[in-house]
Amino acid sequence: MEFTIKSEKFEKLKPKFIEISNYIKDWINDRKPVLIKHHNDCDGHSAGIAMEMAILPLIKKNGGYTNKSYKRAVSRTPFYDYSDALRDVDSFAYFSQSPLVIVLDHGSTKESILSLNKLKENGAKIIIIDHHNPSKKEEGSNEVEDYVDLFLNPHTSGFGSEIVTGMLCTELARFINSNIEIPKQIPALSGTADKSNCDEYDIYLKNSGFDKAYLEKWAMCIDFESFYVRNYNSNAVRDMFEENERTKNSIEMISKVVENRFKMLLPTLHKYSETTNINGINYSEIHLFKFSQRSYFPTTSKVTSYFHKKIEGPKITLGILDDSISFRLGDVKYLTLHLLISYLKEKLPYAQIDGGGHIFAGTIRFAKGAKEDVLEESKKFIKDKNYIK
Ligand SMILES: [Mn+2]
Repeated sequence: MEFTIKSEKFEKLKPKFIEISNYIKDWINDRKPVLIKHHNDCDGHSAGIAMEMAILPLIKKNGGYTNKSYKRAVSRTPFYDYSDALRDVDSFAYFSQSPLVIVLDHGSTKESILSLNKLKENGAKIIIIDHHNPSKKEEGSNEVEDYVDLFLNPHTSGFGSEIVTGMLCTELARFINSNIEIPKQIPALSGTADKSNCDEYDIYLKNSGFDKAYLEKWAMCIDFESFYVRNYNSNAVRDMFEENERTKNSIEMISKVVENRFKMLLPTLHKYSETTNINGINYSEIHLFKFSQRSYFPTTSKVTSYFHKKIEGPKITLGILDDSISFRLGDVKYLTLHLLISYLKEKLPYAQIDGGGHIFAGTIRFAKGAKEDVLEESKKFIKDKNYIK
């Protein structure tokens, strides 16, 4: 089996693709149940839909598809939350036996370990396919790998997060089921949503036949839809990936609403933000805690990205809430979110520092009382070194 695009990175990951696809095919051949669990965002859905397109026909061919043999469920959090694990384990009772759980676009970090272990204790087999930076054990092997049966993550082959989960699963789907073709917009939408920046993304983008601005709009609408379905699995989100009149109309309508909401935010952002220059870096603080609403789209994370995009040059943007900060880094070197987290943990041992995400985008959580200290130390961390590219 060949990949749909030419890529050295994919070639290096090929043994994993073969191993995982064989494992899934054998599992379905043995008529054992499958649970797909994916992150509730555009990339997570892309991955889940691609895998479903490959797996469902095989299950159907192999003795009929029932709700005892297959389920797709979403995870609202970017890690495998323990509440989800307990609920998923309860759902095992409806399957013919403990399922193969395929965890997509989350699960690589240590926050997921307790949950993965819970699944394992209850007889599940686990495959993780993800592009988030995995938590590391001291000796260098990946922490979560001890709790899962198979693990596909470009980071373990020395790559970054740029090959997103939707792209991985688009290719893996064909290894599992060569009869299917994943719609060209799926890997392009996943890469656009997760701001992938690599040759592979450029090829998927070109192959999709859509321009980037339209895909950005489309991905935003999928995120909008996902946001409002919350933690149940809705076909409304899946349908938004189809290329047809209905989707086109939805994109037009939803994007107008979203654009309007962003427009209304402009004077608010202007009033409740501050940008200063530290060591040649545009350092911005957005005081989200002064105006953000609960359960509202655009989310605080989207608002932070929106603001960040408007700033030029080397930049660091902080979207500040009472007990967490959304970080965005751009055009800086040596500085990563993980370095900042380790620094804060060491400097502020009482502050309950926690968090993660990607190297240049993610969230740091802390004790409310430590907010000013976290801000001060973050500034110090940036001041002390030269991070200009
Ligand atoms: Mn992703």
